[in-house]
Amino acid sequence: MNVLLTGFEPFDQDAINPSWEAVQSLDGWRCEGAVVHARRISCVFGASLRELDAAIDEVQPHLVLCVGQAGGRSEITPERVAINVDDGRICDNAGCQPIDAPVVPGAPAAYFASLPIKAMVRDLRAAGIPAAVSNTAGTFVCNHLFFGLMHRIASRPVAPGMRGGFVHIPYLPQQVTRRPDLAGLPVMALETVVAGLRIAIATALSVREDLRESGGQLH
Ligand code: PCA
Repeated sequence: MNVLLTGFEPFDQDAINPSWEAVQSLDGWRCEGAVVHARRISCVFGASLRELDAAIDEVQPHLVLCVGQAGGRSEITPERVAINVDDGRICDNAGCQPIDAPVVPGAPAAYFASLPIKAMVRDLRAAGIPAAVSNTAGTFVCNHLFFGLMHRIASRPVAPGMRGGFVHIPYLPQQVTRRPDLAGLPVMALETVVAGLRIAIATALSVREDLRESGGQLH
């Protein structure tokens, strides 16, 4: 069984992206009888989905976990829902800034992740790693990739029972110390992020029915 694990290239003003820094170190890792295949994805609307599709065709994964940077968050956050909209507050790495465009024209308004996000949060916290369910992946390239993934699984799975989802992670310490405009923002050490991704993957592979436990927010 194969797991496809993706991280993003750097974007905006950053020289590194913690998602790729963490994801690349898990390439070849064996977990619960599965092998993890790490791939780097461009931070570009459109191209990122073509790269993901090609990686899925190549790896034939039963589980896909996409990872992205959420600068300013303090926790590892499994995402609950992908929405069918691109609305860039900044340009992607190809200089494009779509506004209120569908990710996939004619597709549903949203898809839920098909991962046990509550159990993932429980297991991360039990290991001492800050984690929470997130109810929005934003409207930039991360949500775009997450929506494209869930649409691919809904319309063209590599196998019945193929599952997927998205996890956002905080800045690494060295990103914040290099940029005065990021001073004071929360960070997470790379080894903690990697340990957290191992737990997220192990839980996603082993838990089929999610916990019934609140992960909601008032606003
Ligand atoms: N984070 C961005 C895109 C790439 C990444 O790592 C986002 O949250 O949309």
